[in-house]
Amino acid sequence: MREMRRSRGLTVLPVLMAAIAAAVPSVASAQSGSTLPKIVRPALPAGTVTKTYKVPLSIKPGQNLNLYDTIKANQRPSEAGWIVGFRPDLKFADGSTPPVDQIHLHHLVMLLNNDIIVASGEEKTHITLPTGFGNPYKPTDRLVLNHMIHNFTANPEKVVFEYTVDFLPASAPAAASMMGVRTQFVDVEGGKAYPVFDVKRNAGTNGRYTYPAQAPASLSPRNRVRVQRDGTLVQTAGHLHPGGLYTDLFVTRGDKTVKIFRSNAHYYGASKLASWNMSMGSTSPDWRVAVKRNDILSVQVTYDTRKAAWYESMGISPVALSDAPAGGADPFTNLSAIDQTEVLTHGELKENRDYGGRKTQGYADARKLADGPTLSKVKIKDFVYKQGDLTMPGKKGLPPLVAPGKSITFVNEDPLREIFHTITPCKAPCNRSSGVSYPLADGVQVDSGELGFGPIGVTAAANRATWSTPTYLKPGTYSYFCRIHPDMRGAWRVKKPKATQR
Ligand SMILES: [Cu+2]
Repeated sequence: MREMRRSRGLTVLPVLMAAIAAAVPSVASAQSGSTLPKIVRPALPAGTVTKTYKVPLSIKPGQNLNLYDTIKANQRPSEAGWIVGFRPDLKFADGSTPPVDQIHLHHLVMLLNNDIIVASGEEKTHITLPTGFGNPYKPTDRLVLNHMIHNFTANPEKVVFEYTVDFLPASAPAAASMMGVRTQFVDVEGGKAYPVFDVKRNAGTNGRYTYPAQAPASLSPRNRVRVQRDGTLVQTAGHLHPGGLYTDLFVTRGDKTVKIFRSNAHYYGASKLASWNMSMGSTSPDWRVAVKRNDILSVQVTYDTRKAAWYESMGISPVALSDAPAGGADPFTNLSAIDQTEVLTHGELKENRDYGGRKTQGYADARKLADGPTLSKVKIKDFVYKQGDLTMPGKKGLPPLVAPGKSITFVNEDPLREIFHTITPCKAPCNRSSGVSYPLADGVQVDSGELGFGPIGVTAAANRATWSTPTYLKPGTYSYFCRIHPDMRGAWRVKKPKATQR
């Protein structure tokens, strides 16, 4: 395979990945060791119609951009009514589902008149509101899809965002008794259009890091949202990224704070903690929490930090909130009346099963390679690290040398507004196949950020084209990968010059 990549260059990436995907053995579908919550779907009101809408999207090679698209009239319900269920999906144009290690739905958010009605990611949590609740909808409402679809490959791709809506037309008799909800976004990085933070390896205590509780005190908490008027919370489910364990939703009134729901990440299969192969726990259909004006909703998220660092992580707990009197219990006087049972909205998704980490001939073990040239600069172009790329034959593939106390500067020379690359150390030799949980950021704990440019706060771009290795590194061979294009692997070497060599 190494030969193939060498001769055809980077366009072969998807071929390689498809070959790997085809070789994946079927993975046991049950979560080993513990019992999963039940899958529960609330009953749909009489007269509800279910329809799937398709939004074609073109994505560029290697894209990892946070974009907004207005939903057109033929891509949404054409009459007034109530959205009571919502199931997001991503397909290729031929209707097949892209494996998550090729095309990855980083996140999608559907905005109805600037209010979020659903926020999801690769775990594709389904929304079915408790029976009797719905999002009021008019065809004249502004409907916008915010999506970040990550193309791991070097090919342009056509994909289709498919969303299935359970819709109760306003003309149906059941519509007369519907109670409206709006979704309150409660997020650990609230107020940011790209709400992410980094989880460092071994951060926190006993291998668990809770954000923002354990964040440096200088970070101002952005995870708090004030309730605007008295109402009832009727549903929530967490969203987090691989490595995440759970989100906790709290309500604060005066000087009292209580936890009203924990949404656990339920990982499937063998590769726990490190993959998108999970379902998030949702509230059960009878969960109701009475809130008052000026209560504060807040969310915290906990990640496992023993295995790796988790860059650009999320922690979100969108809450469906109704102004209608809906029988919620007061969490401060009657917490035990609030049902804490977790339910799932769907089971395992087969597109999330390719963990990677299998033996492959595609990459060199840089520790066994001879020294490359001493360099102060390494360019990244056409998805290749120009010196020390583990897929490159001959001299170009040898790890560039740097003396202790000196740096190598990496420079992204691909189109800086479209193709972002990282230098993310992974434990040597870092030469196995790519998948949803390989490689991991388990090498020396530094990271370049995403080298590229974009609007501040809205994209993942670091708004730099360069990154320099730290000067404190001890002699050794450092392997790394690109978090955006994990098939990109490389190494550099810190080498003490022998006195006799000069
Ligand atoms: Cu890259």
